Amino acid sequence: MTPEEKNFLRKIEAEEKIEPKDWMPAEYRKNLIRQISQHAHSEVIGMQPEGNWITRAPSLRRKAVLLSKVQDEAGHGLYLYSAAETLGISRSEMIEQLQTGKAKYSSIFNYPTLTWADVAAIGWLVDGAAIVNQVSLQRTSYGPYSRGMIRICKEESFHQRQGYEAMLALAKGSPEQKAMAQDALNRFYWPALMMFGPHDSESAHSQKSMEWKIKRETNDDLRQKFVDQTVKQIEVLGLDHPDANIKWNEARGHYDSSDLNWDEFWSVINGNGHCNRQRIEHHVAAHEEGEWVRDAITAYNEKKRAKKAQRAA
Ligand code: BYC
Repeated sequence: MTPEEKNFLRKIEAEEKIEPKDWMPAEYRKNLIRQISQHAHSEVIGMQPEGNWITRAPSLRRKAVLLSKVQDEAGHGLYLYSAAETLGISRSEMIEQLQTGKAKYSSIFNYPTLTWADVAAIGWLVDGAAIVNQVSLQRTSYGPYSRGMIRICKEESFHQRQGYEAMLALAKGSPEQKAMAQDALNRFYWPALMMFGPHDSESAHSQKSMEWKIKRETNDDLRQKFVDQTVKQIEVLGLDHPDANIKWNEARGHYDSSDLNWDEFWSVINGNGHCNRQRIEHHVAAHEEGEWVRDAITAYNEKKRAKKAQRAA
């Protein structure tokens, strides 16, 4: 083992953060770039399902809240792209990987938002699942990722609460509103559980990521936490639990639940969900429309640099 490698492992063991200029194994760097960039893509693509309802929010208050939530997601994407850039990949490379299907984004964003209740369900369940995962990632071993997560978690907590509050308003509303809330819960519950990834036994990256403390808890452990916390929340809403097999297991100290439809999971992450094509097409169109902004910034920076050089000469 080289001295650099030894020092890297010592830091991991001692819970010291690895920083951009520190030596790190090539595989550690590669794995982090993969996870952080996919996380960034999820935040950015994740604006689409909710963005679809900004013009149709049921009140000015709901519209203002949704607008700022969607803007927050864009901000999360930017923090995460910046964190990935510290590892030596450029923003344009990452975007190219997303648009050509080389990089994934969270499966959840390939499901359509059919009603207003879906927007509430996303805030409650999708941001709720994201928080369970991201609270754990606050302790990830890579400094810039960890610090990004601390900030993102603060905003996600607000997102989750506004979603739950919107869901509560529907669940306690008219019979039609309650039915709409139940339908959204029934459709989003299972895909939210899939956000945690495949079973640990099927997870290609978990072992190494846990060893290097990129991930601090396994996919199944985090999913179980989410299952457990959601039962009471559904009760308070007065809705029916979508899983007929949900049952407290005294010996385990957890709820037992049904297994997920893994064929659906793999099909969605391999590009065949309801909205995969639509999400990427929309991203490509928005990126092309924004080209003049990027060109203008480049030209402005060039001009500034030339002026500075002229003054210095
Ligand atoms: N969807 O070995 P595994 C948000 C892939 S956005 C798609 O277990 P890993 C929000 C996985 O990438 C926040 N792909 O992987 C935004 C790998 O494929 P590759 C989203 C998935 O990385 C807007 C393969 O399956 N949160 O909150 O150890 C509005 C094998 O999996 C998924 C994050 O991104 C999936 N669900 O563990 C509202 C969290 N699951 O790369 C809300 C950050 C697995 O070999 N990411 N795959 O081609 C992570 O924590 C981890 O990457 C995962 C997967 C737990 C997701």
